[in-house]
Amino acid sequence: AQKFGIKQALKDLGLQETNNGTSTGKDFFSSGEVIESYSPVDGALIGKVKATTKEDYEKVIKTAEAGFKEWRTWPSPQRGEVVRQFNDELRRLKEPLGKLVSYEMGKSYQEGLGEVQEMIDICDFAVGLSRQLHGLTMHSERPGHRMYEQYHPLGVVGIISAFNFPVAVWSWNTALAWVCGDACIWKGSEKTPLTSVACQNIAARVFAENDVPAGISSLITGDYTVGEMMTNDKRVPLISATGSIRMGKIVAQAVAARLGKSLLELGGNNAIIVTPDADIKNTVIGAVFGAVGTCGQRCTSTRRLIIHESIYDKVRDAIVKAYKQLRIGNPLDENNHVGPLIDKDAVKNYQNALDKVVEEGGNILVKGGVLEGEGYESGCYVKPAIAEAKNEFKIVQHETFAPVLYIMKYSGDVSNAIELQNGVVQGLSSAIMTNNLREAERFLSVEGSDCGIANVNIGTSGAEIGGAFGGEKETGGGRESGSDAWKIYMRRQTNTINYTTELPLAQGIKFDL
Ligand code: UN1
Repeated sequence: AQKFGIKQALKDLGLQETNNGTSTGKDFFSSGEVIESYSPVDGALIGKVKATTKEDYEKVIKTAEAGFKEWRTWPSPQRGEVVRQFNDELRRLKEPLGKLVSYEMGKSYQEGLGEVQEMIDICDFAVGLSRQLHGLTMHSERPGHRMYEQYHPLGVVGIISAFNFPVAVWSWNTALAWVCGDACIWKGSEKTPLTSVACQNIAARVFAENDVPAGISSLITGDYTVGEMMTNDKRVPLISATGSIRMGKIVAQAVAARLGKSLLELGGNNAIIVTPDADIKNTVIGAVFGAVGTCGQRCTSTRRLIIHESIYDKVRDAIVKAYKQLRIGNPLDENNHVGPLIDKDAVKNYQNALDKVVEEGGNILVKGGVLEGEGYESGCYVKPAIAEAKNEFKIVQHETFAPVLYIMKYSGDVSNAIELQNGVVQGLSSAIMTNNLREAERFLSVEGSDCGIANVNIGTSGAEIGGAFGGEKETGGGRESGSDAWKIYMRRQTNTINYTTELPLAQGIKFDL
């Protein structure tokens, strides 16, 4: 790792051997147990982060509540100016942060940089947005009345993010929530605690320089019990959570029980439909990157390929051939395509999926396996695998966070493929490869894909920040990032003003005294 400049990156990001995982932005403190962060790249201990206790959390939430009272009064373009400066720091620190993401999480350095680029992009978006937090005006049914709506800051926003996008998901939420005037409390994944502290260091420095009140960028660290402190806390009006469907159901119920709002980004089971009119070269690139990128650990990863029978053999053979060219190894080495899985539990889930698909009658086309020997000492490197499978197999219905691609055939009309594509509980991302306008438009129509993201002639992963990101069904229904996703971070108020000397009632009701 040292060959790749990790020590310098840690230094540039202000990380110590042991770090406090609780912070209000102004202060860093933490009295919980020490979490050790081991790299899946080489198994080495990268650093330690102290977890957050209930008492630590109380301090954070009180500071956030107080900070919010002041921050909400700042004009939003001034809040945007702070985000602009924060973004300058991200641009300056893109390489060390991208490197740490790669080393602590295991994705390729290119993808680590790409993730930081998503942070930079959403901050740019948020700065512009800070002058565009528009409401509408309406025409009142009553004479001499004016009606409009406006958006006010919401309060304290709790953000729970996952290991696979350890920095970008935080920024999709915070960049918007900050310009919207909210205070953010972030619980990152306990599997990537150092990237969280690195981000918090950047925000804390920029916020201090701008006299932003304490608590606007806060960090808490630990396992799900730390997340529960927020989900059960009515002082946190919005919880934005990214993770498994299992986790999402627990979070949703806890938040709903206190009638809070939740924004959920849960599992995907994303498919690419390959029709007889597909461009095969682009299909192979899109499918292989989608299936093995981030070692199959994106919520947008391609899990299923639904191929028309007339081109099935050709597409299958081209993809199998492409898999033979994949180089698996240290993700910091830019010659490699695929890095490790996050940890040994993920390796077990991967092996289990391969066992299950065979048990259910699937046919392995590209054999998987755990890699051993030099360069693979962490025990987290696996071979991307492909199995021919049926959509109704239990294992195919389930999202396995690993590079296992299921391929299946469809015959006849594209509507048969759409039915298979929609025939899962998840509804995040989907794609069709076709040069046939009728097929493409059908896929995007009301009878088409039921997912939050539906692409034509690109794969399922790698969404841009400018669109709203999220999915339907058990993916949770939330939308974050671009478009009008900002609205969930604010409260809407409808205002009606009477500037006459009379008080006419709406709906023509007469009430004379
Ligand atoms: C995730 O995996 O949680 O669309 C987010 C993509 C990325 C984000 C993935 N922009 O693949």
